[in-house]
Parts: sequence; C-alpha cells; structure tokens
Amino acid sequence: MFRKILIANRGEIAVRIARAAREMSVETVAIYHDVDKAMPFVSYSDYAYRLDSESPKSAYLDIEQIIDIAKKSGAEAIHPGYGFLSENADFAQAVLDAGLVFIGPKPMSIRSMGSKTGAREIMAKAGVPIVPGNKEPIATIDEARQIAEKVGYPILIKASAGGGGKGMKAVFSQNELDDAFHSAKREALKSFANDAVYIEKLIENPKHIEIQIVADSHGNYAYLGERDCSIQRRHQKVVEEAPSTVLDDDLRERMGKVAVDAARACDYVNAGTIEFLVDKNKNFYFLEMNTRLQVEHPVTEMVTGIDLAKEQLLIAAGEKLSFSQDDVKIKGHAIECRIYAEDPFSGFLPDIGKINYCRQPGGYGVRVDSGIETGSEVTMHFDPMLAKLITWGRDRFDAIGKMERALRNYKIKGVKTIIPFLLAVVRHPEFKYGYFDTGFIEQAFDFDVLNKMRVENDEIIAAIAAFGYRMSATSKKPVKSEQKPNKWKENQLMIRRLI
Ligand code: MV4
Repeated sequence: MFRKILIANRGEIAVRIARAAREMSVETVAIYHDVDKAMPFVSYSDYAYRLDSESPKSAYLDIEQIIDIAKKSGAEAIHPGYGFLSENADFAQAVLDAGLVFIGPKPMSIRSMGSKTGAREIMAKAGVPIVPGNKEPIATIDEARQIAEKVGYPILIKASAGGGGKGMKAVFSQNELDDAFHSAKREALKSFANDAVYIEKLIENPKHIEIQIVADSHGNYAYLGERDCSIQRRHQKVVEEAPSTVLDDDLRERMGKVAVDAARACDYVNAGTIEFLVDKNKNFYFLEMNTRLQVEHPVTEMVTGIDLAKEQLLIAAGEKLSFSQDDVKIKGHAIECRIYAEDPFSGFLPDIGKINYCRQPGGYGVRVDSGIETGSEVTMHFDPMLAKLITWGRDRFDAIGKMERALRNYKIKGVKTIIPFLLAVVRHPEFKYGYFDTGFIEQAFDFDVLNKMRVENDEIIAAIAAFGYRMSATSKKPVKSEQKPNKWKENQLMIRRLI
C-alpha cells in the first residue's frame, strides 16, 4: 500500500478521501488555495501545501503545480476526487508520466468515455443497449431529417461533446426540426467549443438509474447495485437513493452484468459508474459512463458495506478486489440529500458568507459527509454543495424517517441552504411512495408559491411540512394531468390519508 497520497481536491470529498486513507494508515497531502486555508479538509490531512494561483478555481486545475507538489511532498499517488481534474485524461497521463500512480482509470478509458458519440459506438459494439439514434455527429439538416424519420418522433438532439443536459433539444414533430437542429448546434458551439450534435429517441418520463462498478488490475470486476438519481433540479442531483424502487432482483442482475460488460469494453480499472435511463416498461438504455468516484457513492457504501474510497486505494496499489460478486448483498435502504448553499425561496440563488453556527446531526443510521464547520467561509468561487446527509434504514420508510429527523436536527446559520426544500421533498407523498421520475421536482412543486413564502426558521419547517403535502393538490400544473390521470387521482387519495 502507498505510504503517502496527494488529494487533488477540496471540500467534503477531500475529507472523505483523507478519512479512508487515515484508516489504512496512508498519510495524506492536501493542496489548498488561500480562500480554503481554514477549511476542515486542510486540517484533516497530515500535510498541506498552498497553491499559488491568481484565481481560486484555477488553483485546483493547475496540473503542473499539483504534480510538482506531489513530487516535492513525497506522495506516491494522486486521488482526483470528483469534478476539477478527475475526468481529465491529460491530467491522468501527466500523473503517470511523472512516475506517480493515478487513483482512477487509465487515461485512455477516461478519453474514450468523454465523447458521447464515441461512447455510444463502443457500447453498441459491446452489446450494451443504447438509446435508439445515431452514433456519429450529424453533418446536414437533410441527414438529421432522415435519422429523425427513421428513429421516429419525439427525438432529442444532443451535443456530441456534451453532458449535463446542455444543448439538448427535444423535437416532437418534423416542422420543429430545422429550428431545433440549428439552435442545438449554436448552443453546443457556445458551451463546448464544438458544434457536433447527434440524435436520440426521446425517452419520456425516464428514471435515472446508475450502476456502480469496480474493477481491479487483475481482470476482476464487480457491480455494487444501483443508485436512483431521478430527483434532480435543472440537471443538478438533489436526492439519491439505493436501492431503486423500480428495480427487482432480476433487472438488477441484468443491469449489473451489462454494466460490467460496459466497463470491460473500455478496459476499465478502479471505481466507475454506468448511467442508464429506464423507461416506463423497464427497458434500460446506456446514457454515459462516469470515470470517477461520484458525489452520491455513499448510498452504495451504506447498503453494501463496501468502502469505495478504500477499494480505490487498494486497486490503485495493484491489489485484488477485497470481495467477489457473490459477497455483494444489498441490505436495507440508504438516501442521500445534498446540502447546497442556495436559497430555495429565491430561485435557488447561491448564497455566500461565514457559517457562524453549524450543528450536524448524528445518531443511528445517520452519516454526514461535510466540508464545513462552524467558522467556515462559503465563497462564490466553488460549487455550492457544502455537505451530504446520508441515512440508512432497514427499509425505505425507515431511511426516510431518519432523513426527516436528521434534516430537522441540521442547523446551519450564516448562509441559506436548501434544507427546508429537502424536507419538502422527503415529506412529499409521491416521493414517500416511490412515485417519481426525472420530472418530479418540476411537476410536484410550484415555485411561484415557494418564492412568496417568507417565513423564518422553525416556521419554515412547519410551512414546508404543509407545503410538501399540499403542492400537488393545489398547484396549477402539478402532474401535467392529461399525461397521468390515474397518478393524479391516486395522489389525492394518498394526500387525504396522510393529512
Ligand atoms: C435523455 C432524456 C430522454 N431521452 N435522453 C439529461 C442529462 C444528460 N446526461 C442526459 N439527459 C437526458 N437524456 C433521451 N434519449 C432525458 C434526460 C433528462 C434527464 C436525465 C437524467 C436525469 C434527469 C434528467 C432531466 C431531464 C432530462
């Protein structure tokens, strides 16, 4: 095992990795920009080096300086965390070229999964089901028309270099195609400096299900079940859980095996995630592969008992997986809420300031992966996610009950957070009964009403408690009811029972 590793990240994930390393008697080196000097991730590490940089964000992207510090500090390996340089194939290559170990996959695996059309091609060849559509960038509008006709409307135009939903355009009939094609191209060029686009069949009201895999350098692979990440707001995940309410053992095994095929197809080593869309008929389609440890990895850890960060270190050090596929058993249920420093009563505007008081919840089945503490300064330079609250229960209701309680115990003063909104989500009857898809937040909450609510502290909690139940009953366009008439009736019955 390594004696010392460098963590090329900040915030809660740097703390998470430092904890795993400490438990394995591996020393850790933190790197930090001056604005982060007093953050917990710095004091959690055994050594800390200051990054010399003009802007805070570019500090954590400075490949040359980070590798210099790694060498100077005597670190043998670098863990990139998520975001920043974690899926930068050039960084992974530069780490190897410096004679260090990259705690992650091979540069080539990262590169091949970076292109959406390239990834689709590789997966189709490996027998992984992909969304119907084409696998090469589309050159002309005539070509687009042909493919759309073949696939059948509705379709979705996506950016080849894209991800995160940017530049996506849904097209419901041929007369909308010209405008959508050109505007998708414009948006792709603006966002990714690359105007290549391709076409997929639009999967309506899908679930976002991802499979965690791990692979060692000896050719051993395992899947660790799924995470349901359907609760998103504007392509930002808010609540994740494992297992998903829509998978049974048979579908879990089929998707797990396909995920391992996908990992094999790109010669994958270390921890990775295969994202799928699952439609109403439980068909699943490959969406993309994330070649890093993900934000929501703790829910998988809680239901499998496998420490993914430790497993990453073992794999990178050349050891075999510490378990086999047969050892993987899903036990109980885990939910994660992301604590963002955003004001849910003002359109989720990011908030900044000094956290003058912070009390994090605890107790049986409650886990807090946090990057902040009392006294921490929240700046505008980085992603506004401060912490993750994860609960584990014997079943889904138990986990939700613990989450409600833990959210109410969580006190953060000085910056606004989305905790009241998270309470509304976990108390919502549609969420409680597992009745949601990727459209949930948009359909279940009326943000005009939310923005008018001006209440304080405990009152917020009371108001939100009512809000969570009431919105789907009173909101003007809660469920696009012509699409889901039965669901709407069922909701009202559930709501009456709950109140
Ligand atoms: C889709 C889709 C429906 N059909 N592709 C959004 C982010 C990007 N990674 C892929 N996304 C989607 N791709 C087809 N063919 C719907 C979405 C989508 C979505 C996916 C996962 C989670 C939340 C979402 C919210 C809106 C749209």
